[in-house]
Amino acid sequence: MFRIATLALIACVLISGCDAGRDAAASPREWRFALEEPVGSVQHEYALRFKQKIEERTEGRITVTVYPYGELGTSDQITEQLQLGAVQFAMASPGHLGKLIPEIQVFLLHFALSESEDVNREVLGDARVQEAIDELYAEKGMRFLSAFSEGWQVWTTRKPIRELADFEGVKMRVMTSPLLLAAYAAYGASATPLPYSEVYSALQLNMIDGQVNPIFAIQEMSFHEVTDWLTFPNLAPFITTVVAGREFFERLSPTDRQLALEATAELDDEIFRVQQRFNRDRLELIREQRPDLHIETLSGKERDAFRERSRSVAAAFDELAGKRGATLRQLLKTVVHETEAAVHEP
Ligand code: 6CS
Repeated sequence: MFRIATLALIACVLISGCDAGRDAAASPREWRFALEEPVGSVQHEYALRFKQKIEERTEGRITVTVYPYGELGTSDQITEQLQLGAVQFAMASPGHLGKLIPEIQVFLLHFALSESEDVNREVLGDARVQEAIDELYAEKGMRFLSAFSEGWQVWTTRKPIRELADFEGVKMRVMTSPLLLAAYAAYGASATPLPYSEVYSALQLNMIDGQVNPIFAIQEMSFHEVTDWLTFPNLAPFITTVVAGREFFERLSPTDRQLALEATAELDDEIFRVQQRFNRDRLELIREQRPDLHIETLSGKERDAFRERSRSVAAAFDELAGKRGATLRQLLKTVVHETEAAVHEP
């Protein structure tokens, strides 16, 4: 189904009568925005707000068509479609994008960001960090627009996981970026990469024993229905990025480019509050839907064991992502420290 949708979109770009076709490239009336998450998700809310801002401000001159997950394909296929010009905007999460851009996996490293969501919001908005990301994205035909957190990543598993030994023999589903395999392998799990759409059935069929995602995603994908333990390890938030096709973006009129930049800049703050609300409310929903689900949080001491083990993963990152990756990791560390220090200043 995904392949057919992709081919249809590409065909649409190649024929001149289509909105996304050659004539429209300089000033298209339709901006297609592809998501890695379904209707009702954080990414969907982001795209709806983006659509509203653009359509209102252009008084309908531009229409934004939102494609929730499932309509155009997996995350990898969405990225391909963006690169081909079949969609103009997309979400691109490092958890999948790391295969194409190894350096972006810095956002998958555990303990790389702050424990404070406010600090992380500022770090992701830092001009130095954003420029470094855009330089990497430019090489792959993408224009970086924004990065935001969708909330802390939470484990749902068949059995309790509190220490490294608990991961032994556990088939843990991760997104498809290689660093995630290294991370969960370092913890002793058998890491299994799968597209998002396959996780529920893999859990149901006992092909995997657990997965990791923010609370809102766990609830809307019903992962809590097919696992018995939900654990907050607080190792890393889920980071995603908003991207545009580079050629498309550069060919926009200055006014339209500015409109897109303004909308995404405004959304940085809005989506921060949205994800907090979604994650809070959906946790309540999970409690109602599964009163027997065990909900746990790792203690500081328990987290320290994972922190210690994750040091080897940072070394694996440097190998996977090379010199530029190591530079980005160092930049991120510096910006996190600076921002934490600024926040704690009296
Ligand atoms: O786990 C995944 O694959 C997905 N999780 C979220 C929260 N968003 C998109 C991503 O593909």
